[in-house]
Amino acid sequence: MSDYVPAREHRFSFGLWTVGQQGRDPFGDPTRAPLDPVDSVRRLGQLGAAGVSLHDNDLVPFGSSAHERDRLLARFRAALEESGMRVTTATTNLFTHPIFRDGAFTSNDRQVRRFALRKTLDAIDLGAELGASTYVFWGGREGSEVTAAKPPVDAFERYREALDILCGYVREQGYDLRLALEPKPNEPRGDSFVATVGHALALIDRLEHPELVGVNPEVAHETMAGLNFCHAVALAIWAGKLFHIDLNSQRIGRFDQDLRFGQEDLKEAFLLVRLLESSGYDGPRHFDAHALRVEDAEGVWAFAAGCMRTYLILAEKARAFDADPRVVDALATAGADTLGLETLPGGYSAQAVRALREETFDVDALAARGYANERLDQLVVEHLLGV
Ligand code: GLT
Ligand code: MN
Ligand code: MN
Repeated sequence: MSDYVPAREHRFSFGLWTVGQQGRDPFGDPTRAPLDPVDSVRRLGQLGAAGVSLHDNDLVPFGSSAHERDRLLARFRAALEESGMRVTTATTNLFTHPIFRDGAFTSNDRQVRRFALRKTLDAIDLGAELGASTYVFWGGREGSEVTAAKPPVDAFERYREALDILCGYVREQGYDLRLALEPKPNEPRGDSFVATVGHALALIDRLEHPELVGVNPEVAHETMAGLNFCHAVALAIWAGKLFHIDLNSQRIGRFDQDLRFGQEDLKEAFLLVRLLESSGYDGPRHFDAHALRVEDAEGVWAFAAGCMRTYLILAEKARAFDADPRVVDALATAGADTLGLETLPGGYSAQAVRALREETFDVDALAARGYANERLDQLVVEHLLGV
């Protein structure tokens, strides 16, 4: 590949809210006009994306009548069909309306929790109707600023309760839909309950139908917490739980920047694409990012095209990296190819442990071994620099 032209088979998708982001920030009003979802679908389709994702209210404004919902849905479906696009993923907006100021599934107010459940049931119907195969849960307001105000053990229990109910509904309706939890350490709440991929996996483990639920890690979110995103994604892959992914760019120690893929963290983006492309992950390459506030309407499409083009360039770089004999040699010297070997083949047995106790280790030689990480990382840098 040399022209890096996105096509359907690359499975790129964008949230309607990403290209539709109007440049509003906590200090400033919007700098761009609202986008009609129908136009977003058309334009993304022309750029080579395969699909879109949406919140219920990205398509059907909060409080719309059933008649209005059907009208909006019909014209949206027509646009999808016309542009050969699909809805890959759906989710619920449980964070914008002031009713959710104290949370949705974990609001202290039971009536708010019940309202959040009902809103999500309706949004799941909408997602299923549009053919989405993944349903995302980003608990934007599921957290607190005042730890004492919201007993955290109860909050986790309410989270579990909500997810179990929603899984029950999806099963009973026979929807071909898997759920994906999206962690974030903070923002908009002071502290979120499901803060990292590890938190999400622990919660999933306690569910009645854990097989239905996975994770949707986001570059910006783990990076905000100062964590290694590749490790978070690898944990999800290892656990069989990488159901979806939110791609963007982020600098550590900042608010959620949601920058164009690769903008600030090229090396991490390269290593992520290398991991994803070799992992067998076959879900959407979903961009959850937005154009900079300084951009006008056209800048949004430059942003979207840039996300996909950078991904394709990095995928090619990853293939070239792994095919480079110097890299193969450096990986072998680092021992990367032997981490896949079982340490004690067959696992525990009294005999294996006895044999281990009888083994002689050349501790001095093992302690003196170098792992040549400098050489390997220099090769990463040189591949990225195109040298
Ligand atoms: C919101 C958030 C994202 C989530 C979206 C899904 S909405 O923009 O910042 O990370 O993925 O609810
Ligand atoms: Mn984000
Ligand atoms: Mn996201």
